[in-house]
Parts: sequence; structure tokens; C-alpha cells
Amino acid sequence: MSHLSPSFTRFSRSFWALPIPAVLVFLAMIASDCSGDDTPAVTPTPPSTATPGTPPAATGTPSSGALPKLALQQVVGGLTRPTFVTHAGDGSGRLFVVEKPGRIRTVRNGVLEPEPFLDITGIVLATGNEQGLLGLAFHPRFAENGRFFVTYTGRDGTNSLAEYGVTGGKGDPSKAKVLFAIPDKYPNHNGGMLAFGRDGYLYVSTGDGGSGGDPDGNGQNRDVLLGKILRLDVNAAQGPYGIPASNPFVGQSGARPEIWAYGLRNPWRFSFDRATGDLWIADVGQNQYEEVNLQPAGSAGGENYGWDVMEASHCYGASTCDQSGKVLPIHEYAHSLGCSITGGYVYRGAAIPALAGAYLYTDYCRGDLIALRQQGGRWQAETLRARRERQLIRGGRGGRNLRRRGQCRHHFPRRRRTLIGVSPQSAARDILPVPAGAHAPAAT
Ligand SMILES: [Ca+2]
Ligand SMILES: [Ca+2]
Repeated sequence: MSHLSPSFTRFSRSFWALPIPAVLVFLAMIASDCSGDDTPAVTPTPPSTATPGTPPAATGTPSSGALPKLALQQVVGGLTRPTFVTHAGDGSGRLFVVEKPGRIRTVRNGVLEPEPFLDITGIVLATGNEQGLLGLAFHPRFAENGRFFVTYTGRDGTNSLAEYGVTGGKGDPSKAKVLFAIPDKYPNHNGGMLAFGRDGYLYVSTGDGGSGGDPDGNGQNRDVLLGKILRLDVNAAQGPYGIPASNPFVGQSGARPEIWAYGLRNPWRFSFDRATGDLWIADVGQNQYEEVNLQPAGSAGGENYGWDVMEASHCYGASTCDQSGKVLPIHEYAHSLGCSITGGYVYRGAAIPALAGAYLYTDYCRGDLIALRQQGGRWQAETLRARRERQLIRGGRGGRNLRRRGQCRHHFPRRRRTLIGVSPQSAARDILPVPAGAHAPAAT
């Protein structure tokens, strides 16, 4: 398979002067859908943002005003297929970068440290495009207890969640504790997002297992853990994890108590709006539509996001379907505009005021940086980067052309560059000049 060499980019040189929590850590990564048995879309479909019914509203004040044009500048190169970036909330100023093969790297003062924070390549299966080390979340009290959590594909193909500890400032494999390892027949759709909510519980996403069209019906089956967002209590006194008593299916027969929300296909990236607590779930679509779901803060959980009865707001594989009880996305786009969504974050940085409150995401095939905002009662998406830059990011090859040749799933540009992104600052209202050397392949 191709060996992609994405690299960090940034919007301005001032990023490193900012405290980490103050910046947007937006992530667009590699793995995603475009594999398995999915049939590539060959007939462009008109874009659609129509959502029947009343879409949920985001909590808090909506973003308004003109959005800035943004460009990208590299922050650090030399990474191997980064899938995620975050911080530990420990005041160390480090960025932690998850590499798909099974390492967590650290960036300190703009420099990639040579020794990984954690290396578990020996237990990670990363051969499939969507397999590998996928998620990382630090315990809210990491500075005190050194606990952190990862999701990865086990050597046996399982979707695994494990806790680690720290020794001497580094992740310590000897402190590993596997919380679960979900059997999984197919290499694609492995979820893998991890994040702590305001409630202190750990939220974990799983994919529907894979292949195409959810052949085992996992998305709608509340008796399995695949195709879900789970909510776990990692501070419980007993067991690998505890079940929060307020989880929506606790005590119900035919339902797993870990489940927080279901009917998902591959929500491999979700995030909490740090200002409001709203949960934003980007779910990768099947053949036609990518979608963004919004779960307002204060939800009691139990939402059914529709898959595989529905693909976004459309009946999947049928002209009619039972839409009762399904929560429709607030936004969707057709495969004429991309192939696989990678969810990002609601911008809450101070450096680009015009972006405040906008949800940012990207797409595997297009590489656009897109802002989604509610304006005039409708959710509207706006591309923040010009095509010329997009082509740079994508190695100059258009996603539409890739799909037209039926290569979306297997032949991404070898040296495709991917934004990881970051926010700041004064130049954000201008299109920055493409930095010299940006066409050069990243070190591998
Ligand atoms: Ca799978
Ligand atoms: Ca859905």
C-alpha cells in the first residue's frame, strides 16, 4: 500500500507562542473510509444540505460574520501517517501526535522529539488503511495520575481500548490494561475516537465493523458494541471500567449498557465543543453522503443516528424506510463534494475571532478545510481554503478525478499532505503565501 507522508501545517508562526489549550487542534488525517467493499460513487450527485424536520441548534452564541481565508504552514514534518494530535492538559506545552503504525510522538517547542512517548507497534495491526493506532485521550487529571487511554487495532483485528500509565515522563507499556477488545471481521470502519466529556466519563466511538452496507446490522443492533458511541466510567472501583448509572440503556434487555448513542457507521472522529459541551459527530457515509451530527449538551443519550436504515437524511438502499426515532444529521454533503468526512472541532481559539463557534472539518478525498455554521436558521458550510492550496495539500490530484477512475479506495497520492492544523493568528484573514518547499515530500 502507499505510504503516506502527511505533515503538520500551521496557519501562522505565532502558534507556538500560544498556550496549547487556547489553540484549535484540528485534525485531518488519513485513515477513514474509502476501503473495503464500498462501491465508489461514479455519478456526481447534487449537493444537499436539506434536513427534514427541525435540526438541533448548537448551544451558545452562533458564529456570524464573514469567515477568513486561511492557508497552511508546516509545523513539523517527519511523521509517519499521523492520525490524531492532542495535548495532555498537564501544562507541559507538549503536543502528542498519534502515528498509525502504533507510536505516540511528542512535539515540544516546535520540535519533534526523537524518542516516542509510547511505542506499541508490536501489538498494533496497521496493515489495513483504517487499522492502526487511532485514538488517544489523557485523563482529566493526567498531571496527577499519569493515566491515558488509546484505541488501536489489535493483532487479531480487534477494536481495542487500553489504558496506560507513565514512568519517567514516558508512556509505560508495562502498565497497559486492556479495557475491551471487540472482535471485528473486516479491516475497515474501526471508529477509534476517544474523548472525556464534561461529565468525566470517557466517550469511545466504534465503527459498524466494516465491509460495506453493514452486512451484520451492527449499527441498529443495540446488543453489540459496534456502530456506537460508548460512555464508560474509567474511575470505577471495580472492573476494567464502570457503567455510568445514567447511561440510556442500563437495565434494558437486548441492549449493552455501555452504549451512549447508536446507528453509526464509522464515526471515527467526534469532539466536544469545549465552550458548550455539545457533541459533534462526523459519520463517514457509504456510497453517497457524508454527514455531521450534533448532539446538544444536556442530551440524555440514546440517540439513533440512523445507519444502516438511513445514509444521512436518505433511506439507504431503499426508496422508503422507517425514519421514526432516527436523529438526522444537521449537515450532509454528497460524494460529488468528497468521499469520506473527517470531523474536527468547534473553534474556540482567540486568534481568529471570526471563526469562533464554527465547526471545522475536512474530507479525505478533497482536503478542504470547511466551516459549518448555523445562519438564518440553516446550517451552512463554507470552504476556507482556496483550490490552489487544496491541490497542494492533495498532491495536485483532485478527488473527483480519483473517484472517476474508481481509485478512491486504494490509490491516494503517495505524498499527499494533510493538515493537522492549528489556528492562530494575525495573518488569518489573508491567504498566506504557500511556504517555500511546501511541495517537497516530507521526510519519512
Ligand atoms: Ca472493522
Ligand atoms: Ca446518520
